[in-house]
Amino acid sequence: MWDLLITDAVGGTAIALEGDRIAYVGKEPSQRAAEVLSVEGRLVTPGLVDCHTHLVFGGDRSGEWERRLAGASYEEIAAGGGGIRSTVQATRAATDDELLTGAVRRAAALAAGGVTTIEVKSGYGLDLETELRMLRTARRIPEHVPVDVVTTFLGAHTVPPEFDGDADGYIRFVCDTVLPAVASEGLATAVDGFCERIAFTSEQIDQVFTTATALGLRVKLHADQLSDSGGAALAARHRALSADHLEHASAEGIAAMAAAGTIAVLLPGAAYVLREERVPPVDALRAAGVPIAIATDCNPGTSPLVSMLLAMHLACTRFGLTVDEAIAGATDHAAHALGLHGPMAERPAEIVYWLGANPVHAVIKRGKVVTS
Ligand code: DI6
Ligand code: FE
Repeated sequence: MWDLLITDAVGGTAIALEGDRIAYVGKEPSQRAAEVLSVEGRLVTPGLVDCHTHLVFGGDRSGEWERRLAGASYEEIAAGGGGIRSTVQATRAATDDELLTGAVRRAAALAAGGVTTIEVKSGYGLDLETELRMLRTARRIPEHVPVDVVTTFLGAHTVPPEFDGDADGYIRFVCDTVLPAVASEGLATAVDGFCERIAFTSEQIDQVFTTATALGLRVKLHADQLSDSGGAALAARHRALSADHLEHASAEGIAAMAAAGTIAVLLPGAAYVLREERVPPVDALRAAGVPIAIATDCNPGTSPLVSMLLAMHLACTRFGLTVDEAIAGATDHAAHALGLHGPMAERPAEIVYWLGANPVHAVIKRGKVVTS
């Protein structure tokens, strides 16, 4: 007996679940289930995966947004000590409960729009204690909202005030002190960086990624958002899970991503809010065979967006993705951008390698699904 049977999905399809695994997809079966849910002809999709967010932060930046409406640029505001640094100040000042309450509110909004997995980055603490606090807070979101959370350490987000004028010193602090603490507490599965002329150079990110890899962590990168900083190629060199933004990525960077199996994560919310007219090189990504994912980039500065469905819509209308690409980008490709994938064989060897495991997902004989 199955645990759950979804009946009357679009086309008269039924889907059965055993625990957290799909056990059957096909015509209405005769086998029974403990619970039956009729979806009355609706489409059933996998849960949406938001693979790039900055959900934990203190304060908001609505005042900065008003200044931008009046003509100030994002980079001007950052250069004047605002931008990410103003959120760092508010995050350091916030209590754990305040951080959790705000993050839970935003996670609940994402979940209401079909999201079941959320990646959450640190990067608004930039000191040892607050970075760890942010990651621990992110890990507590599932106590309040039915989502899985995957955490990423983003120490190399911007130079904090106490390291003013000494970006190299800050990177040494990240590599020698913060990253080892994050790794030993098991607080993150990946390490991110902001490679940009207003943030860190590719040499500085290179050091962070080398340290992360030595500690057994995967990497991903905010790459080529505001300028071509060689971010796509840098990410590929470190076999990054993903390179994100990519509006200004070069042809060589895209080729390197394809060779490294690095996913392109497009963030149309940030492009929309910044009124960025340049679109990411979608045709070149397609031609190179780089899988494209979509995420909200939910953050208080450039993307106060709490809807994956809206991110998918914007990816179609502004970046020219097809509907099928948007759905794959919010599910399968987004999961891969987090290093998550189901128990499926990806290499032929995996079928022969396991002793006694059954890798068979479904058998189709003469056009008919005969087992599942
Ligand atoms: N993600 C980021 O981390 C930066 N831009 C982006 O798309 C800046 C976030 C911020 O301004 O707080
Ligand atoms: Fe971001």
